[in-house]
Amino acid sequence: MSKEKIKISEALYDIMPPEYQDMVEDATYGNQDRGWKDIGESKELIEQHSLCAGCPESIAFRYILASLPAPEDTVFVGSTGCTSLVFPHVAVHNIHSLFGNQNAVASGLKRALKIRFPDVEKDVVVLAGDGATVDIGLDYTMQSWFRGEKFTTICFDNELYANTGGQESGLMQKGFVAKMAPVGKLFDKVRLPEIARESGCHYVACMTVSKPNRVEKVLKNAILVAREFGPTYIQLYTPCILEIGKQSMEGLDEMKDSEAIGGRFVFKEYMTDEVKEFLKQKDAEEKDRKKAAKLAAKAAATA
Ligand SMILES: Cc1ncc(C[n+]2csc(CCOP(=O)(O)OP(=O)(O)O)c2C)c(N)n1
Ligand code: SF4
Ligand SMILES: [Mg+2]
Repeated sequence: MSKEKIKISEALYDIMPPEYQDMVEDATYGNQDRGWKDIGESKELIEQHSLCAGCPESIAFRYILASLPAPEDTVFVGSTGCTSLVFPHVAVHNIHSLFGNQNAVASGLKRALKIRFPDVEKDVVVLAGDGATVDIGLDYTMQSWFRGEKFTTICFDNELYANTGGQESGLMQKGFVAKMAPVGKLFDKVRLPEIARESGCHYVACMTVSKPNRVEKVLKNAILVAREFGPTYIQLYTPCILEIGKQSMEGLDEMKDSEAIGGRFVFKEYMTDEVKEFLKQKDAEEKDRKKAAKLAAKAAATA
């Protein structure tokens, strides 16, 4: 990893906006230890967003962007919905696909990047709402898993079509009444994490974003596993506070309650045995790297 890719040419430095200069100077690009704790320190993430005040999707975005293992070599593929309102503000490459097509676009992109940059690991990450992932894009989502495409799919599950005013989605819970779905959902929430597992995903996690450490770990796992093995899937409950009638400060409590024991979004993680071994190995390597870095810093301080 390096900052080389976001360096400003000396000749152009003066005319670049101060925000861009700050981003280049303070970016955590190239820092192996980057993570959610960098939020507030670095300008490379999202400075502003155009979601509703307090929308859990905004904090989910921040944690994810802060935790990418290699942001300069990552391309997001988004889809229409509230999530797509954030992409214009982020300093990571991204593509806006036609609603529902995101996993098909990501498949082509990942393969093309592999051919174009055979010696660089380019991470492709799909990030879309439940309507895009589960309803209108379900075929593309599943076909990419069947084919074993090597990228991560993240679904921001707010249990409805928020951006178009609150229509029913397959991930909506049974009985829920939304503004544009007055009859109430007639069947249970589709179990996409289970479908992902059965469709060939090597790593699957389902949770809220109330615990940033966990979001960071899961995202890193999913991306590392996608590089080596094949498709990975993360489903994050990011409730639409507007639709469930919560205030801007109440989204976090809603997520915490839902992730508590007995809640609807208790943390679930699935991985194959091969992946379990692989992640164990990666964790051990990471521990050794950090230990060596600590010793080197100590030695330098006493020299
Ligand atoms: C091809 C196409 N079909 C339908 C739409 C209309 N549309 C825009 S956003 C959206 C729903 C998005 O829901 P979801 O994916 O759950 O994202 P959210 O807004 O809830 O984050 C729909 C149906 C569209 N823009 N393009
Ligand atoms: S409509 Fe709902 S999901 Fe969309 S930005 Fe507002 S609170 Fe968030
Ligand atoms: Mg939605």
